[in-house]
Amino acid sequence: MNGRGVRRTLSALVLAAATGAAVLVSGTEALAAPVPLTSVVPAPVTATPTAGVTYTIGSATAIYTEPGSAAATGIGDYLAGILRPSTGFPLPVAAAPSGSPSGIALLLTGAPASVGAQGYQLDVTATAITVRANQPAGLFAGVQTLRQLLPPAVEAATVQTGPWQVGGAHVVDYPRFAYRGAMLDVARHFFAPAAVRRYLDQLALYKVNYLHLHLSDDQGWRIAISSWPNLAGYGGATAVGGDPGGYYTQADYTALVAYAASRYITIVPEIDMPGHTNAALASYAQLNCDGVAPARYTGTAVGFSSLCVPLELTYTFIDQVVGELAALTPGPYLHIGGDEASSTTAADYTTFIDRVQQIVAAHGKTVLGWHDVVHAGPQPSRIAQFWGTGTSDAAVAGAAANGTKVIMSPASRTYLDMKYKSSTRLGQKWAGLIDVDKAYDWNPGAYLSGVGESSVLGVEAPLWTETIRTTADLDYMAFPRLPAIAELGWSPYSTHNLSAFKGRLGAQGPRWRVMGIGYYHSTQVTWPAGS
Ligand code: TNX
Repeated sequence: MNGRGVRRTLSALVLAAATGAAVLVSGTEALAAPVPLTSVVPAPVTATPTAGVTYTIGSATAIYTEPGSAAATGIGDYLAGILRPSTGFPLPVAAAPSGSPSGIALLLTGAPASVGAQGYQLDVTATAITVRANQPAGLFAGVQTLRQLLPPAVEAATVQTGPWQVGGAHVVDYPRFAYRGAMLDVARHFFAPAAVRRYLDQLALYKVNYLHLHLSDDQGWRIAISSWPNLAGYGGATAVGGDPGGYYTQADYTALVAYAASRYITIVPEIDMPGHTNAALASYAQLNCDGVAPARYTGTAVGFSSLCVPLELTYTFIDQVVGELAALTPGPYLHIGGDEASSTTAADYTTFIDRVQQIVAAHGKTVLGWHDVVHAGPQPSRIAQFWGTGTSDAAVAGAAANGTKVIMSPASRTYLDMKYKSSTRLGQKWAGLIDVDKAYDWNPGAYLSGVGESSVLGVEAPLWTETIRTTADLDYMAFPRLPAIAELGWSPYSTHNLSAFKGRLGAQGPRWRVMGIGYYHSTQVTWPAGS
């Protein structure tokens, strides 16, 4: 134990003796046992405690990173950025000396091949905390586990009482699915970059590695496109209910992509089409079949708008929008929406999607679409995002049999905009009420008939924002369900256990409290006192 931690703990206890119970509680907390490995969300593949062993982060602890790796240094700096404010320790970040350094080490050598590109091995002994990975993404994931093994107070922005102990452990961990996503609808309500960064920080803690941004819809267009400036300038000025609109400049978007990358999260941009396009149609009269621009729209109906399929300008428009967006997006995917095109005939839908898929591919991106796109022609490598409420869909199963990979976002399980219970102030209920049991207790690899584990690329939790206006609203709808979906994406199904999960989820509550996340206190979860 470090000297400073001892002094703080003792002074808390001395103060407690003098002033009574309230402080005694914090003194007792300071001496609490290290966070058990069973509290980590998502559950690791294997995690074995070493009895009687503890590492204590102290004023002399350094963070050592893989020599010569800028990415490892970046992850060391990120970890130091979390630990310094709450511990008050200097925690210098330096290249690891040869041998087995004491302190915290983040190394790109010596990890088992079995952890792949995203996994890690974490060892905690009395003298060192060592994270080993094959790739930086794995080191970053290991750092998230380490974070969760420290007391919740470690997340505080001001100096807190230690000690900062981590129990002895050997963890070998890697994800079940390559794609673990969240989606934020910034079209129905606009969320400024700071709100998106806050969400990215929350996603990182649960090893989510994709953030899908729903950048356009009937109510607003949220990304500046230089070749079609009215899209953002006019079509971006509105939001649901007459709330303020907004849009990302290309510099804003580029900065968000970079911020996400620093959290090992890839941005997936979505331009929804041919439906959900009123904001675009309102911005340019010439995109409409009748040459007349509709008024901008601030309601919440769906299915009334469509790009003009027979019009050649439509494809020039899409080529230019997709071209600019693809150039700003280093990630492999570009999402074309394709959902709820009720104002487009089936034949037009197929014509349209077939052509748009080719445009996206020509700009070097892999097409992602809501699962409706499987009704159009196939396209090699196109990925379908299932959002239905049932457990069978013949068209999706047929596409999967022909090699289409599926991202699982069943609305009745993963939609973070559904109410928890009928009295929930925010949200909708068309896909049902979703409390923790509904969100967690399903198997993405065996949910949709004919879509087995090998056809599933991953899992995504969409957060639509018709009723969601503030970061406090986002917090409330995402927590505690987002970590449940994140666990389904990461943890092997052998760890799946609803009652154990409710306990592990409860253990996250004090952490969210320190992080300022105003979560829904689901009665299904046992929350520790005070959280
Ligand atoms: C359906 S799911 C939609 C969205 C709405 C959402 C509200 C999907 C692909 N489309 O346009 O925002 O329901 O829950």
